[in-house]
Amino acid sequence: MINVIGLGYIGLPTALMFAAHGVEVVGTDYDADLVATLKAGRTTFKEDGLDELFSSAVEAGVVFSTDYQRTDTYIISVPTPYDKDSKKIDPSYVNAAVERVMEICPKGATVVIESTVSPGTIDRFVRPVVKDRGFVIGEDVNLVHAPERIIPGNMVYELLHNNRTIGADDPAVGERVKELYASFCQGEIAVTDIRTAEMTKVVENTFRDINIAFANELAKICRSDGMDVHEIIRIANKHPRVNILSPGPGVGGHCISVDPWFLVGDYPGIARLIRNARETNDSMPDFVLQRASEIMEERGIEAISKVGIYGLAYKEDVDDVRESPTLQMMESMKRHLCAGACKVYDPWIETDIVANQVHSMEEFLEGLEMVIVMVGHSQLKNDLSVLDAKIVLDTRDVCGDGENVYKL
Ligand code: SAJ
Repeated sequence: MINVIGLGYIGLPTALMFAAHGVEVVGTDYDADLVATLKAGRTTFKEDGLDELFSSAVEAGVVFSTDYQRTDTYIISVPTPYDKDSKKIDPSYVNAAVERVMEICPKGATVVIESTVSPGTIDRFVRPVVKDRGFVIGEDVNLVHAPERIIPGNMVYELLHNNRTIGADDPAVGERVKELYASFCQGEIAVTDIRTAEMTKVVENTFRDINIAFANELAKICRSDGMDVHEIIRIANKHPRVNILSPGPGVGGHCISVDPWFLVGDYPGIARLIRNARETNDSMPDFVLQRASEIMEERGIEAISKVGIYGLAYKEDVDDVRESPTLQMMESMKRHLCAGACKVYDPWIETDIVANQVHSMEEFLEGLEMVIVMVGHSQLKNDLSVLDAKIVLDTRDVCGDGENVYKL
């Protein structure tokens, strides 16, 4: 039996995947409402294939609980918030989970940390928690880091098919955990040490952040000289060794916009490219605002209330708003005292998150002259004609061309 601790975006699909592949699973979360929802047969977020996976796991006997279980393998997928000022990780949820496990686990249990942690976190914070309880690592308990790699929007597919990394002190323990994950994972599973696994995970997200920053910087360069960045990237990408990503309104989500800061925080004198990339991506919401005001001026739109914002999620076809570029842009607008003036709509976000948020496209478009498209959800891409009568600032290059469509 395994006990998966934390049933959020990573823990839930992971618990379900193990269960659906014949592993006996108890999924634990301290949030009683979340556990009640799962017990009532409903998933807690939208993701392709998640409901089907949920049904298979329930059929296979997955159990949800607010209590930790005594078992020999724990998988910890709790949040790892970071402090925006110090750029350091807050390991308190991981530590609390490990402490709780120590209270009940049998001798020799294996604790697998899936949560993303900054390189060195397990040495600096987790090992002391274990040692303080009088446990000998490697005898009383084994520590493993198996960072998740799945992309929101395609999680179920990627959980099955992505390659994985397992970091363990003892290669034999690493091999055992590899075998466990191989119950469902069809990708290659590399076994290494914990520090390397921590670093590798953060490096992967930093690689993507830097590449997005390059696209965003190109967008700014091209805008300054009236060139079409999208056309340039399309053509450049025909080169066999060029693969430029897409410029956009900024980088959101709890991963790519966060993890590179760990490297900047730990290696401030060295991680200069990484810091620059982060700052470039963080500057994009303001760049969108500036672009919107240029267009308003060009088109004679005087009232900000005539401009609406489409998209609150951090990217297309997800219901996650963490670090979303729209929220960052609205923070900026607050400083200009106009945040509440624009209507905001996102078909994926049902709860009210910001002022002036509406819940249907009709209500959103009513009375607007201009729409800033912050997210290219499929609902919009499948019916672009709804924007026909509007001036559009298309930050995602999803609205086609036309005299009323402006790009970054
Ligand atoms: N974005 C762009 N241009 C692009 C690609 C993305 O502006 O060309 C933006 C997105 O709109 C979004 C942000 O970047 O705001 C991040 O989106 P994403 O789809 O690139 O990545 P995430 O954050 O959803 O998931 C990433 C993935 N990491 C990598 O691809 C290296 C995923 O595999 C990780 O598991 C996940 O982070 C994580 O949890 O760490």
